[in-house]
Amino acid sequence: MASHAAVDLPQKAACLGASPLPRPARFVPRRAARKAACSASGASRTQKAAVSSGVAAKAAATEAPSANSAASDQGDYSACATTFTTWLIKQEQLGIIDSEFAVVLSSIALACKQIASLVGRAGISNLTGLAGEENVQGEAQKKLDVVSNTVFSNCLRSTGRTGIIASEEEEFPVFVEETYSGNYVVVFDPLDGSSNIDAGISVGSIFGAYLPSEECSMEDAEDGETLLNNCVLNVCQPGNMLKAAGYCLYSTSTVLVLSVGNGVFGFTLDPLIGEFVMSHPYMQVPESGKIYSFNEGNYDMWDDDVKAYINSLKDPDKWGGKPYSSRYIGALVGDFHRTMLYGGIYGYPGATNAPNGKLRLLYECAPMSFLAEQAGGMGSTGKERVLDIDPTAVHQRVPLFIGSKKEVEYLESFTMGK
Ligand code: AHM
Ligand code: MG
Repeated sequence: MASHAAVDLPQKAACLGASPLPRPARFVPRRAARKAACSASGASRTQKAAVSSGVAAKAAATEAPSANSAASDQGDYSACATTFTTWLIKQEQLGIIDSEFAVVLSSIALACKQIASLVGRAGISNLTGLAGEENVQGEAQKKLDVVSNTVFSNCLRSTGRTGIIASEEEEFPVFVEETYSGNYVVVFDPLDGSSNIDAGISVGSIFGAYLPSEECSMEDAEDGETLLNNCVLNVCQPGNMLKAAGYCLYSTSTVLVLSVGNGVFGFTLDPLIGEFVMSHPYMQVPESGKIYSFNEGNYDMWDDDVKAYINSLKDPDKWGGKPYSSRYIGALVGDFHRTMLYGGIYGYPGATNAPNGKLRLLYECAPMSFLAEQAGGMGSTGKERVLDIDPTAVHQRVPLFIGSKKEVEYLESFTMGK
């Protein structure tokens, strides 16, 4: 296999979105085949909203019985397990993804396996503690943040199908020089919630993948500055253009959850065979759930409407004597995975010291909101749908409220006065 050198682009503060970047009028898939493969690509925004929130969920529900029956037929799963690889092949056969995209997703699964192994052995392989550097957000990087970023980047580069990658741990998007074809744009947080690592608590990876935009062709880039601008334009696409999104939870088990736009599927890593095995077909977030997951230490710095919302959840008289339960790991992947399974709401609101909260739009809020909607839930800033936000910077932050549809709507009844 050919080697794939990456060019670290020249540093240019303006391109980080100090002023909003001009955006192309629309993003057009490069080939008709891709158009067919990605059902939402030619749809209007309204249609895409419908696809994400309702229609796709309905389609998933319609198809669900066959997947569920396949799962129940498995009994002793090892007899006829659906692995991530066989599932990917099936998606390709169905025309939901193309073979190039299957290679990209497969490389992400490989990165997740490697990171799971590193996380599991961190305490005995000198991988706990700080790396001694800060990332672009001014956060102290853990050793595993750095190693996980390298693993993710290398896996994506080695596919020859990824054109641009953007990571929480890299200041600028990176253009991968040698690609055979595909040029998919992948955004990721290689190890989210890494402050938990040294205590052996859940952490995770988050990722999203986009088609490249024709208007920002890498082929037209004659110099480093143009290349950098093209990279940023390619990366700064709204979540409603995502072609896939997912996360991998490193916890009591390693669980890869993803969607390519036709429902949400979860795969648990079987360490005995080194394969992700289908464990959660057609995941649906419960419509409601009495669990809230917020860092309440920030309460005094929140807006009055968010305070009023939280107070209402804790009022026993309002909920038949049993108020909501509070659960907060402090690792988005863990808190979100529980919300997907049990229902409820995860929130990271803006605060007086951080008006847009803490979480990053491109590689945290948008991919998780895509999954939430694909599973019948919602992702909101409290003011608008997360997937409709046009990013203006690679590391842009937005408030996030995500989870069960009825719970997010209830939150919005305070923040939007609905
Ligand atoms: P990170 O990307 O630097 O790890 O930060 C994101 C994490 C989320 O996983 C988690 O929900 C949140 O930060 C916790 O923040 P806080 O400690 O302020 O509650
Ligand atoms: Mg993160």
